[in-house]
Amino acid sequence: MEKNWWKESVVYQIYPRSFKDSNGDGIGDIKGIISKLDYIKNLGVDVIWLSPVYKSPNDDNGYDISDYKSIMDEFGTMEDMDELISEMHSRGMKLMMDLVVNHSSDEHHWFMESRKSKDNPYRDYYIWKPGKDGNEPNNWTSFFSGSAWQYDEETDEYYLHLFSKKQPDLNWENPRLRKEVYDMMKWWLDKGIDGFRMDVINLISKADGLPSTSKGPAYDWGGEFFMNGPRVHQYLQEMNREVLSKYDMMTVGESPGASTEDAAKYANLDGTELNMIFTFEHMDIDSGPGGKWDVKAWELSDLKEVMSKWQYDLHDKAWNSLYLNNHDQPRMVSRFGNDKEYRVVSAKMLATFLHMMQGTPYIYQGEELGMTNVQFDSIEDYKDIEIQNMYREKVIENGEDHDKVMESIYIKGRDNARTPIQWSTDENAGFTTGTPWIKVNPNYKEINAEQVLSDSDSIYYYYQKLIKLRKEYEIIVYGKYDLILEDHPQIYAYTRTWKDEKLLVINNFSSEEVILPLPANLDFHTAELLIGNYEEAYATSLYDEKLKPFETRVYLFK
Ligand code: ISL
Ligand code: CA
Repeated sequence: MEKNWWKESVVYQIYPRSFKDSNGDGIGDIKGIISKLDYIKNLGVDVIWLSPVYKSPNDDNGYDISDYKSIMDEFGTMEDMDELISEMHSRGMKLMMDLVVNHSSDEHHWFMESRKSKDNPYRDYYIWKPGKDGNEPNNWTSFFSGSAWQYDEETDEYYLHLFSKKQPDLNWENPRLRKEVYDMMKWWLDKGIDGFRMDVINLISKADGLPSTSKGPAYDWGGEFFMNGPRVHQYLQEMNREVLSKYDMMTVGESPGASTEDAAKYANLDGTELNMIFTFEHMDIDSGPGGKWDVKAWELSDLKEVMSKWQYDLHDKAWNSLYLNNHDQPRMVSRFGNDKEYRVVSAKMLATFLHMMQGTPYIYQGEELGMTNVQFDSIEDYKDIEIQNMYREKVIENGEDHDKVMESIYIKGRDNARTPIQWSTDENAGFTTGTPWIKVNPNYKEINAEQVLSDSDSIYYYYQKLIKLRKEYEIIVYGKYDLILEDHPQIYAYTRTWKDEKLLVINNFSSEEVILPLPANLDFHTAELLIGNYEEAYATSLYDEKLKPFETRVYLFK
C-alpha cells in the first residue's frame, strides 16, 4: 500500500465557538485557539480540522456562510487567521479548513442577487422551482424538520434548502458556480492551508427533475434523490483535476448515506477524488426506523458488523476515517462507554479500540478530557437549530410528550458536543470570563484540562501514548484488519497483520469482568503488551485470562 502522510496523521477537531474565548464575549475565537496550540501539539496530533470560521449570520453556527473569504467577526480577523496558520506551521501542524459548499447562507451576496429576479446572473447559482398545485415543488423534508423548500415572494418561486431555510442549496449543475468554488478553494490553499473537510459533499448532485418520493404528497425523506446523486463523482473528479491534484493536501468528505461501494469511489486509492470520507453507519446503530430521534439501545454485534464491514470492504481499495464523535454527535464516552463509574477507563478503551483500526483517527475537542453529554432542564438552554426545530415540530405542533422528546435530546442532541471546553475549575470552566453562549456542563469541577494535565494516568496522557505508538509502529497505520471472537457478547477483539507482525487488540465493552477466550492460533510467548488501561495488566501476562470492566489491551507479536 502506498504510504501517505495523511494516512499516518492523527486529526484534532476544533469547534471554535466552544473551544476558548480570549476576550470575554462568551464566544470562542481564533486567538483563543492560538493560546491553546501547545496543549494540542503536546497530544502529538498532526492536523487540526477547524469547523467553519467564515463570515456567517450563525443560523447553524457557521455552517451557513455569507462570505467564504472573510472571517466571522466574533472569531476575529483575517490577521488572526494568518497568525493561526503560521503558529501551527511553526509547530509542525497542518490545518484543514471546513468547506461548506452544498449550500451557502441566504445572506451570501450570490443568494441576495439570485432571489432578485429570474434573469439575474446569479439566479442559477441556486435551485429555484415554481410550486406544484399551490404546494412545494416536491415533498422532500429538510434535515432540520419541515419542508426542504422555501417560498420567495419576490419571484413567486421556491428555493431548495436541505438544511435550514437560511441555508439555500447551491446549484452544482452550473459550471460558473463550480468554478467560483474551485477558485475560492485555491485562494485558501495558496494562503497556506493544508486541506479541506468537505461538509455533506455527497449531497451536491440532485436527481434530475427533483422527483417526489413515493409517499408524496405527504412530506418525506428524499435522501435517495440527493445522497450520492447522479453526477457527484463527475464533480469531485473535476474538483480533483482543477484543485486537489495541484496541492500536497488532505481531504475528507462528510458523506451521510454513503455505502462502502460509494466510499470505494469517493476515497479510491488512485486519488482521483478524495482521500477519505466520513461514514455514518456506526452513528446509526442506536436509531430505530423513525430516524435519529427514534432512540434505541445499540448492540455490540451491530458495532462489530458495521466497523468490520468498513474495514474489510475498503481494504486495498480506499482509506477509512475513524471517529466516534464530532460536533454533530453525542459524546463518545456517554454513548459507547460509561460516563459514571468507569468514565476514565472506558474513554481509554474506546480510544484504543478506534485508533488501532486501519484509517486516519479523528479526536473531537474535549474527548481527551473524557467530556460527557449534558442535560439542560429547559429547552431554552439548547442553542442548536436542529434541536429547536425538532422540538417545535414534535412538541408544539404535533403535541408529542415533552419529557420523551427531552430524553431523546439528552441522548442524541448535537449540543452534547457543543458545551464549552472545560479548561479548569475556574468559573465557567475557564472557557470565558464573560457569559458563555451556551451553558457549561456542570461537571467541570471534576472533568477539566487542568486535572488531566496534572495526572500522569489521565485520558490526555493516554492519547499521547496512543499517538506515539502510531508513529513507532507501521502496523498500526497499515496493517490489515481481521475480526476475531466474532460472536462474543462483551468483547470486541481484532488483529492487524503487516509483513510478519501481528497486533492483537482486545476491548471489553462491558462493566463486568469477562473471561478472555484466547485465540489458539497466536503464539503468546512472543507477545509484547504495547498499551493497556489497567496498571495490573503490565504485571500479569495475557494468560491471566480475565478482563476487567472496559479493559483494553494491545499486544504485538513478532
Ligand atoms: O447532525 C446530524 C445528525 O442529526 C446530521 O444530520 C448532520 O446534519 C449532517 O451530518 C450534516 O452535517 C453537516 O452539515 C450541516 C451542519 O449543520 C453540520 O454541523 C455539519 O457537520 C449543515 O451544514
Ligand atoms: Ca471571544
